[in-house]
Amino acid sequence: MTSLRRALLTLSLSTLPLSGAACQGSMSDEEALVGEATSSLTVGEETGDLGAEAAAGQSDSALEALATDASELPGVPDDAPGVCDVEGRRRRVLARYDENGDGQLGPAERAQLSRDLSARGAPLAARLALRHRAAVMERVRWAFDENADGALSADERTALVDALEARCLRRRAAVVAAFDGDRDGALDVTERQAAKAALQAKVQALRQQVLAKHDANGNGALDDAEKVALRRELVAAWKATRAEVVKRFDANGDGALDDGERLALKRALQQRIAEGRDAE
Ligand SMILES: [Ca+2]
Ligand SMILES: [Ca+2]
Ligand SMILES: [Ca+2]
Ligand SMILES: [Ca+2]
Repeated sequence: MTSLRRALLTLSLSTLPLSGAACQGSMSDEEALVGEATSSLTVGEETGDLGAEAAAGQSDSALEALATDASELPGVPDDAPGVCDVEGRRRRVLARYDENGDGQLGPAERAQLSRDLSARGAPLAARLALRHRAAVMERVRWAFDENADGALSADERTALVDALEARCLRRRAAVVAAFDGDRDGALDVTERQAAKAALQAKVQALRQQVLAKHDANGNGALDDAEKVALRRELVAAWKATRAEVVKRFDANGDGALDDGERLALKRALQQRIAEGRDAE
């Protein structure tokens, strides 16, 4: 059993009988919802353009909407030592949604979490201060919506949570490998600080890169007009990606992706996401 499954099981045992619809082998409704929210937080700590190829499945208007979410300066993380801290993130999700404080999510609390997860510009992201990553998570959700009905079924959501957990574990292993100075297989306080400083420096560099190009009046922030220019650039870049990806997956060469071709793209994307590529 994976660590996320184990962590979520603790939470879900008492509520399992309530989620009678859960399939064999799938997570319970509550596990899967908390898992998806936790996944969106782990995605939030990344700096890369995860799932950019999902642009191939988006309409122009969807790309515009995603660009609105994405045209914010990335925030510098203050909890970098917990890279891929699934359990800590799960606790944050619970703390936000467990309104009556009984340690589990009842039907109303679950319904609220479910609404927040499926809404674009999700209140979840706003509540957890991750607004600028909502667009990324939306592309990830698209990749796992295999039947393209615009929603994640229990199985689709389980696959998403499993893939993002696998990604998370790979990323954590990479961070440990990079900063484990004394080679004891774990990060002590000093090593964690070095990892945190490196991530913060990376995000700062990213901010500087965006500002250098888009902070036209040089006030160190992105004003509305400057964000418009950034949005325009993002949409143009994603359209270029879309054209390139459609070309790559258009097996019958008719210039468009049919259902089967789109599914092949989604599966390739799922694999890239789980393998931790696209990230940094
Ligand atoms: Ca679906
Ligand atoms: Ca160490
Ligand atoms: Ca400015
Ligand atoms: Ca085609």
